[in-house]
Amino acid sequence: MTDITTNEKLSKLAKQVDDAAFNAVAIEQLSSQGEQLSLTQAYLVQDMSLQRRLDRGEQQVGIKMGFTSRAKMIQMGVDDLIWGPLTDEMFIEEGGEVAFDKFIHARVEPEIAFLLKKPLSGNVTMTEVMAAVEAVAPALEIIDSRYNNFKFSLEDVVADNCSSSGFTIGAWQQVTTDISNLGMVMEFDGEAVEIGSTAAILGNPYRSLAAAARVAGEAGKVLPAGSIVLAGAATAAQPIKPGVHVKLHCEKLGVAEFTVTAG
Ligand code: OOG
Ligand code: MG
Repeated sequence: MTDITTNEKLSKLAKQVDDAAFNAVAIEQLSSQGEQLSLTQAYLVQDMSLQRRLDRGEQQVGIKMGFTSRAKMIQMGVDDLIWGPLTDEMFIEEGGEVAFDKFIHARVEPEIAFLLKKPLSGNVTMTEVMAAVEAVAPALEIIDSRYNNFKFSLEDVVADNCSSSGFTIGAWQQVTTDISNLGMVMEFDGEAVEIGSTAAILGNPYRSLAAAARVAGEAGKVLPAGSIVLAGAATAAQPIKPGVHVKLHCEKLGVAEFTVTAG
């Protein structure tokens, strides 16, 4: 699996998904191209495509967790947690604008973001997890699968950096409140399109952060102090279109919003 031929092949697949993301042009699912990747190989492709971004000058600012809610697992037909890197290139200024043509068929989903003040890696208790958090905020994630029709196997989506393509974060809040069951409403132009609760995220978003530390540890990585962790969507995702104003209201934590522009 780690012989040169396999590495060359994985590196070609990384180029394929990275080109698709960079040019906003959909590709056929790797699994339909006859590539039966293991999950380990899929994460190697993800690492290689992140390296291509870093080589272009992007910087990693954190990670995102995926499929931490039943709503998302059901919407996408998969049944395991995934994770992938977030870079500065994906960041959308809160209240700012993002161009629709940057994406293939983007969707948006309501999330909770954590800012770490201590590094996390491996098996950690909930107390340790909470002690590592500097601040928490409502967040919106834009996902844009690079695959035709937004369809994928678990290995496909992992290789495609878990569909990561954009995120915006509301004002950071000190963690003084219990965040395990906060109401969330995601609006398009003032109309609710998804309603949920932070409880949908593994019963408590902190559990997602603990899972992030565990998977990072398993991969021999550390979530450094100063990094951001998106806990995963609380509801299904909704397709965005040019002109739409997207706003998340999260009970006790406030709002996160952005506008999609045509070009
Ligand atoms: C994969 C990303 C999943 C989440 O919050 O569950 C994700 C996808 O649905 O395309 O970001
Ligand atoms: Mg997400």
